[in-house]
Amino acid sequence: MTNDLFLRALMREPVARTPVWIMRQAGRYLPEYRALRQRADFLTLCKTPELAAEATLQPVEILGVDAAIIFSDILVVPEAMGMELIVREGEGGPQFPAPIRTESQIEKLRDPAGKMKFVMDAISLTRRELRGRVPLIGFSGSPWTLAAYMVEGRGTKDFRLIRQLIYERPELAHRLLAKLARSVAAYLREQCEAGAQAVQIFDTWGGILTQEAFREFSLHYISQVISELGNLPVIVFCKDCGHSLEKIASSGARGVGLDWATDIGKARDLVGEKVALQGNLDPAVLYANPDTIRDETGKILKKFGKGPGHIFNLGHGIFPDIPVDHVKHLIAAVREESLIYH
Ligand code: 1CP
Repeated sequence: MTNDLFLRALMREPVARTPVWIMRQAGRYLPEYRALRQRADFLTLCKTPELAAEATLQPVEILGVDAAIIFSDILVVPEAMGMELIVREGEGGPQFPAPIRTESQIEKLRDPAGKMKFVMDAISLTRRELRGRVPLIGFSGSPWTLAAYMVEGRGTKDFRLIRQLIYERPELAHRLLAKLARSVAAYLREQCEAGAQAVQIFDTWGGILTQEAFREFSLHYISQVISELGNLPVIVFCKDCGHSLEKIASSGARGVGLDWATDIGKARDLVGEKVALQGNLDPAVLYANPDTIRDETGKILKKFGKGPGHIFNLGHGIFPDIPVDHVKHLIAAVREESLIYH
């Protein structure tokens, strides 16, 4: 059976109930994912289309989410541009041992086109294995979020090196971001050609900037990526950027992802005629008991209110120690409680 609730909601077309998927839905909270990781390290999973497809399908089969998101990582793009990427087991996430510090390093970054065939192969294989059950989402990091990792070398507490760069050498930051914007646009287009039916841009670190700097160094390049994609459906998720909701909704995106600090009812009043809204349950709610999960889910559905244009999700990625049963409660709650709003 074809379930196109996600794509219909993204187009703000009528649906029978609110669709739901979960950011980072393929991951360590699933025992089946941990079993897959026993067979291969993280980057091998990303680069082996059969394994990436298997990880992508797990949440569809185990949880019954209404969309799949291709198993990969935002950091494979800088790697394809020539930066060494290492992911050590249990050592604070992925790292670039030789981060960007000079102009010549920026000049040397390669066009990644053609170097991420493993992602395209994973997408076309996953589409075949999904057999139309649910739509498949592709994704990329935003130019700003990728630049933040490339300059810092890893996720850091205050991202002071990239923030230093935009004030000390703004022209250099812009050169890096312009290069990334071209690469991200080409990468997302290629994902759609391989079979992704919508794409999401993750701007995980847009929220570390002032409002002005967010617009100049992050949103400007996101808008550029979207305009290069023409009519392809894009969801933009900028974490901690509720201050710029109207500007984000004018970026050309079809959907806007909300973090949990934003009130989805107010967001709908502001931009609900323009874009679909995705979100935005606090991921920490999933630690609670089934009644609390249902109550908090109901609150979000009620705040959005009647009518189409809502895709249920968390306000950021799921934590790795959430019990799978709690996630199943969430999916059931969205399916049941959303019926009265359509
Ligand atoms: O040990 C493991 O198995 C690795 C854990 C893991 C996983 C499962 C990482 C390392 N990445 C992923 C997959 C991943 N990453 C997906 C898969 C699809 C799905 O959602 O199911 C996606 C969409 C991402 C995107 C991603 N990677 C983002 C943006 C979204 C977000 O959460 O803000 C970011 C910031 C990353 C970088 C990254 N990759 C992995 C880690 C631990 C991190 C964070 C690094 C840091 O900031 O310190």
